[in-house]
Amino acid sequence: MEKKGCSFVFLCLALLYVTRPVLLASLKGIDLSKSGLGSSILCDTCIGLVTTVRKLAKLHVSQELIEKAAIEYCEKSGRADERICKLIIPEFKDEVLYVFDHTALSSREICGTVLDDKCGSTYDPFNQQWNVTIPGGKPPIKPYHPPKVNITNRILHISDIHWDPQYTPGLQARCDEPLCCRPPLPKGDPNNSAGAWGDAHCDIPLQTVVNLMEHLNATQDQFEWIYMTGDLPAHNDWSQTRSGQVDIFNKMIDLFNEYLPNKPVFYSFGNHESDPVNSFPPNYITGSNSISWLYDDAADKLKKWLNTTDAYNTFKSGGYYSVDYNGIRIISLQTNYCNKQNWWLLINGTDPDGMLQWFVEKLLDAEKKGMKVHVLGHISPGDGADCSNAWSANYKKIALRFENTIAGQFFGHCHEDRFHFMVDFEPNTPPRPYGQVLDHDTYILNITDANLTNKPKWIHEYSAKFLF
Ligand SMILES: *[C@@H]1O[C@H](CO)[C@@H](O)[C@H](O)[C@H]1NC(C)=O
Ligand SMILES: *[C@@H]1O[C@H](CO)[C@@H](O)[C@H](O)[C@H]1NC(C)=O
Ligand SMILES: *[C@@H]1O[C@H](CO)[C@@H](O)[C@H](O)[C@H]1NC(C)=O
Ligand SMILES: *[C@@H]1O[C@H](CO)[C@@H](O)[C@H](O)[C@H]1NC(C)=O
Ligand SMILES: *[C@@H]1O[C@H](CO)[C@@H](O)[C@H](O)[C@H]1NC(C)=O
Ligand SMILES: *[C@@H]1O[C@H](CO)[C@@H](O)[C@H](O)[C@H]1NC(C)=O
Ligand SMILES: *[C@@H]1O[C@H](CO)[C@@H](O)[C@H](O)[C@H]1NC(C)=O
Ligand SMILES: CC(=O)N[C@H]1CO[C@H](CO)[C@@H](O)[C@@H]1O
Repeated sequence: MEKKGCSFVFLCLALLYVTRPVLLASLKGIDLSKSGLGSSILCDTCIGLVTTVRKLAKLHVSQELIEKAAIEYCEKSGRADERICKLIIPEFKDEVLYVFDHTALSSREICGTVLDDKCGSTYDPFNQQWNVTIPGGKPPIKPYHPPKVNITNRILHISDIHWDPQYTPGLQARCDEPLCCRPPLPKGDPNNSAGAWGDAHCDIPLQTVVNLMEHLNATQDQFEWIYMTGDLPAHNDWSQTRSGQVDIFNKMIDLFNEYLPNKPVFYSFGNHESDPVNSFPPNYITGSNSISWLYDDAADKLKKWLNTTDAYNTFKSGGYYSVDYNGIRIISLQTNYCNKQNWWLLINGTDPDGMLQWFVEKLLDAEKKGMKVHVLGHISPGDGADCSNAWSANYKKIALRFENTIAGQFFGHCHEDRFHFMVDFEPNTPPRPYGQVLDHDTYILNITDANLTNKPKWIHEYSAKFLF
């Protein structure tokens, strides 16, 4: 890395500040890949950078200076436009500086983590083995029989609304920024113009969310309660603020209260509710880096449905909770504790806040009481790209141990209509259905049609039972 001193420093600083996808792009952008040594050079570069940055930090280079230099590098790299560089770097500054100062990881280990194991790291907090304690005494597996009674409940599952308060019809719908259909983008050509009701390349305008609420209000006799699995804000990760994120959360919950006042809402945090995105410090991070700004507001806003001291308290301290409703135990997990882009986990990724151990206790209690459990979360444990292996593996062990108790698992995040099979660790065990979700129906809005006719129509796409 015979880079000239100053650009080398810029490189280091950029490493500190940008999220992983931008980081990888930046590192690749310095033409190292042309050498043919690809990943090993990438790894050496990364280690060099991290080491240098740590030394700089020890020399107490001022944060402002580091910030300024990082922005300059970001701009020079040509990977993101100037405006976004100026905004995204300050977003991540506090988190990254704190984490790098407190993590026990070596520079090689940090790079192994950030670069997906290309450094052959010996320790990786996202993949390190740790085991929650799971009690024995698993009851024999009951073969699945569809219940013969006619008492069924219909639950509305809604996820990843991603409301963009700045969505503006007529602006470019495809653009060079990470998110389009919003200022300061210019007006688009006729075939590249944000429609009144939305666009597949953008987040959603308020009027479409309101239209959905009106539709749900009109059809509310068809469902009894609601699972909302996170991601209310838009994807403008470079220009968010804590107060802006809280406003979005509050506005969305207000809509549920206004249009569906009698429907219980059970909620789980997405990775986008925070500021910056993905940043969910465990509860031992206190002071200005603590996430209480979000949890306090959310706990207050959802108080009506968090109506036990236990649920309210765990939600406020860690963003997860368990409540019993209608004979079912609903356990909402903070799945940002498995998010590989939650940098706080570099400090310690082992069962953050002891939540999975708590999960085991709640399940064991439900098993003793003969109750069924529904699990809610945002990032699904089967999502290998985003959810850490160790957390996923522990989740899976727990789910298998309690397979007679867990009757449904509801996640979001992937923006796709998907279901997962969870396969037993034991070889030759056929996959078994998890039980009591009898059917699910998917509803869609055809945005092209809504834009053409100016009449959004929410239509039933299919029923799983009918289709499969
Ligand atoms: C966790 O459990 C696995 C087996 O399920 C075992 O191989 C591993 O050594 C355990 N790790 C620790 C840190 O106890
Ligand atoms: C359930 O409802 C169906 C029709 O909706 C009826 O044919 C059936 O007898 C009912 N079963 C029971 C156990 O009530
Ligand atoms: C419409 O889009 C195509 C590419 O998708 C482009 O070639 C064409 O010039 C566009 N037409 C107008 C009128 O902007
Ligand atoms: C919900 O629907 C009911 C019945 O149609 C209506 O009276 C009420 O005003 C609606 N609520 C809102 C907030 O629009
Ligand atoms: C708590 O909320 C649930 C709905 O989540 C409701 O059924 C129950 O009656 C409430 N309990 C109390 C004590 O308000
Ligand atoms: C990480 O947290 C776990 C659980 O709280 C604890 O047992 C472990 O010692 C911690 N590891 C480090 C390196 O601090
Ligand atoms: C959506 O609507 C457009 C315009 O009415 C139509 O051409 C298209 O086939 C529709 N797409 C689907 C998936 O129904
Ligand atoms: C996604 C989409 O179909 N967008 C269109 C919506 O309608 C407007 C005009 O009504 C078009 O400009 C958009 O391209």
